[in-house]
Amino acid sequence: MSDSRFPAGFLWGGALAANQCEGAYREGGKGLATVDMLPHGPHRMPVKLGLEKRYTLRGDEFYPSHDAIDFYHRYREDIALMAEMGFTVFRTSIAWSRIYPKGDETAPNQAGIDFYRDLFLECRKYGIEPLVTLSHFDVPMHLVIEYGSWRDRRMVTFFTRYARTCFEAFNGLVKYWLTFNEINILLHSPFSGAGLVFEAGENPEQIKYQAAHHELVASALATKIAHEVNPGNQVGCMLAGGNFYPYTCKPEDVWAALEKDRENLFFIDVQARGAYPAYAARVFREKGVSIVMEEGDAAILRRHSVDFVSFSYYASRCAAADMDEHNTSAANVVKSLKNPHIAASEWGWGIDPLGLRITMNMMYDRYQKPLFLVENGLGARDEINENGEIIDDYRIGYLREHISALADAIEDGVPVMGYIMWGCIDLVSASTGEMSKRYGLVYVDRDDNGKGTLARSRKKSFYWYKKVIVSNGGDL
Ligand code: BGP
Repeated sequence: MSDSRFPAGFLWGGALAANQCEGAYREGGKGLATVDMLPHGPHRMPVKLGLEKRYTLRGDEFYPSHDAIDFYHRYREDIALMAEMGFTVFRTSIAWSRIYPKGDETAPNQAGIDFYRDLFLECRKYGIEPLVTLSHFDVPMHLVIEYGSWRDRRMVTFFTRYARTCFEAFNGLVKYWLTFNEINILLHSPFSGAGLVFEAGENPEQIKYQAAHHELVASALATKIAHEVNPGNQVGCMLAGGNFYPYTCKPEDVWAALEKDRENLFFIDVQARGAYPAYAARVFREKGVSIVMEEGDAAILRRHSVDFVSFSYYASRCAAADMDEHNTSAANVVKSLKNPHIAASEWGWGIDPLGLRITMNMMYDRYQKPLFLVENGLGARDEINENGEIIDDYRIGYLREHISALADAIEDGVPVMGYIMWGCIDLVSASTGEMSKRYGLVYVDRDDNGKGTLARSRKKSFYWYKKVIVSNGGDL
């Protein structure tokens, strides 16, 4: 075993998200959520849907999240597999619509609380620390229909009530919390990110940034409540990360890349530094945005910044003053020019381990708070060979190189709490709604049309990751 480049107590694990793994979408009193309305196939992105289809479940569509991988019933088996790999942290989310099925009730749904309590107890049984996201792409549909989701200030009340319920119900079981998954995705995919739908004649930028303000205030208040309920709680923000490179050294391209980075980092600038950044006023002017704030909002943001900064990293990005539409891809729904210097996955997500080191150095320079990489991985198609095995060397290669880049960042002086790879058990892909885009160390027998036994089996990467964890990253 070679020497580890990771500190003692470094957390190792994997992530799932409620809406992509649980299924059981109407069981245990759960209400409908935005993600439950997203069908598989060309109609998945509701911006393309007509008004009449927007809020109606159609009999002739297949909705992958309705059954997903049935984690709701099989979580004991799945947590045991994670324990077998030696996980010390497991990231998942709570489905808001299990705790408050409509979202605006005053009393929670006990069956939802019971489900998550059992899940977190199961983690603790194996010494696995849960890291829990309160909102991972699943706003209760009732809040979308009645209030227009996060465009409405009342969402702050509904969310903080939900957050308090979770902090109190799972006090002592969960210490690490994230408020909003990939909060910046609100700008790029407003319906799945934040339940936003625009009406004709509206300025979408106005709606998006007003909604962002509500989420930022709600996140700060949730942080405050988490600390009040238990001073040992640690709350993080969560960015869909990956720096923008200038496509060339032309100053206009460098400026374009800076602007694109700011577009995403705006959220974290507020959550980690406690105030709107200086550039925001000019950006809002240019976009015709005027944010309605309540008295006291600035103080809330200032007083309750996050304890740590978490992020996902799949790919770096490229920007130029002239974004040639024919040469773009959308890694993690953020549009980017294709980088000719790096390889890309089948879905066009650029593969760039050094980009992770660059991103982490930049983020720590900017925020001076501990970082936590809570999503990283390779979406790929897996083949079962004649011996019934999945030899996913491509996935191992991707993870190895990124973990190594993370170790480089630690040696650069960046404090890092842990490494959590995405989709440790195969699950429904957020952007495609398919099962065939797989990230897992554990294979799930289920296809894009919902067929399959749901049986779990270990891929080659399962045994590799186990070895990585037991050596604290020394044996990559
Ligand atoms: C992030 C999301 C995850 C997950 C991941 C992979 O944006 O937080 O929910 O889905 O990306 O993306 P995809 O499933 O589209 O390949």
